[in-house]
Amino acid sequence: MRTIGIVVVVLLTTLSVSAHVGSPDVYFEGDAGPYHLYVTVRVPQVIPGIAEIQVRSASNDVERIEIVPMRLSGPGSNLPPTPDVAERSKQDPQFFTGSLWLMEFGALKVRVSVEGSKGKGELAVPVPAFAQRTLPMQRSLGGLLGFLMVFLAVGLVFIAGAATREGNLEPGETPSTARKRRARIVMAVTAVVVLGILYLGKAWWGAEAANYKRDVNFFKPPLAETTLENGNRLVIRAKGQDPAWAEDVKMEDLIPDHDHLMHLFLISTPGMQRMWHLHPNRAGETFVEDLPNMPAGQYEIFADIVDKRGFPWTLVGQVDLPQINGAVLAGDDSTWTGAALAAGEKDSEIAQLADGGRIVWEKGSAPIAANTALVFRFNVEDKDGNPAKDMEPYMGMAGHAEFVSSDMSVFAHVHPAGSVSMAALEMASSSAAPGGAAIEGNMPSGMAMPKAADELEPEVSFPYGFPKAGKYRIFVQVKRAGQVETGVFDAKVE
Ligand SMILES: [Cu+2]
Repeated sequence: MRTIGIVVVVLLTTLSVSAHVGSPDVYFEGDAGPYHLYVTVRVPQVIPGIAEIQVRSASNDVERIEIVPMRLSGPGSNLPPTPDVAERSKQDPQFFTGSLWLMEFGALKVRVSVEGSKGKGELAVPVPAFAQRTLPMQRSLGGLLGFLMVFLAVGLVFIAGAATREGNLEPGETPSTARKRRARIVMAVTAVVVLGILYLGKAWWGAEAANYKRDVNFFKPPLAETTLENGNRLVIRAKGQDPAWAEDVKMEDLIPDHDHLMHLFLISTPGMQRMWHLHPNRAGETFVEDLPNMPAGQYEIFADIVDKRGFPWTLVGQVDLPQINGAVLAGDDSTWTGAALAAGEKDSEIAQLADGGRIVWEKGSAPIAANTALVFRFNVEDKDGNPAKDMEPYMGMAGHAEFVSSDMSVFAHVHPAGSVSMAALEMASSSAAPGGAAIEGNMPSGMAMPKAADELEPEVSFPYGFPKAGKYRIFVQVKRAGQVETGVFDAKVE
């Protein structure tokens, strides 16, 4: 009976489908002990769901890879379930794949354990797990289940009637009028009971669906609500898309991600001819930024923050600004101005820098495909065309890249270690202490450790994959001799 109820309800409920914007898959590059790995985590569209894990080893000495999902911090982050063995490709022995069930929403990590001829190694990749949509039921399945529901419900009523009317008749005997009457009453009662079960089942299903929808909304990008004060002070307030968000993600609990609580990107639209990368300060539940000189116009807002559990959020919004006569850019703040996103089909592979130097993208000749893990390599040259010798770390890293789609539906802030949040990566790498203890102690992990200036090569690379076809602009930001330089590249993704 219970099964019937559940089956039925499936049909009676229409589930909503919400489109997701962004770049949910995780692209990562790092060392598991002596082994250099490229890891891609394809996050499922629904939770619970199956994540596809791809691991490529840079060397041919890896023999076995085990993968397991865990919480990034808090209870469970040190207690892994039994790991799965990733399958080694027969054609390509340096390539391993596996599937993992992600059972819960939130900040997770995938631990990758490697065995090979150089011994054992391990790394952990932070994975923000959230459902991007509610899956609709297939029409054919819905139709089949609906038919079964009606068939079983009606069948149950008639069986109950027949049992009462003819259940203990002698062969050849015809049911009496009294029996027939009793049968009709039993059928009516059965119908009421069946309808009641269907109704309860629908209510149960509806409650589950509503919960799920709340979770989906909770993890949508929060909105950046802005006000302009005193001519150039931009005040930003984060507004979650579910009312529970503000209770759960407190601005005072945010953790810094490569030196700043917030990385604010203002990009002019349409065309992306101007970009600012700024670092507002927190003031209570808001963030404030004294804007630099900016022309009047429409700007897209992307603001990266990381909550206390290591979950990365990007606030999104638009702001229409008047001409700003503002502060001088200082510290880690940077800006870029140039040509609009090229409408042409050809990718741009050379970016001219202000001092006469340039950044050259080693793109290769192959077209760029969506949903493909790539390593974007860039060489930095001085004004004489030689490899730059004055590269310095910019916020602790060799470079920062922002991948933005022409329609502003995709924004990814990527580093040499990949698309993961650097703060989450530090949490994932600190296997010694549960929770965020290592963060509070400010212990740098190997990955995020700033390199000394004289160690920096004049090349920088970013593992990433575009989530869908379209036109994209890539902002590549490096620091040379105390100056942040931004090289801009346009790419067509198929
Ligand atoms: Cu960055």
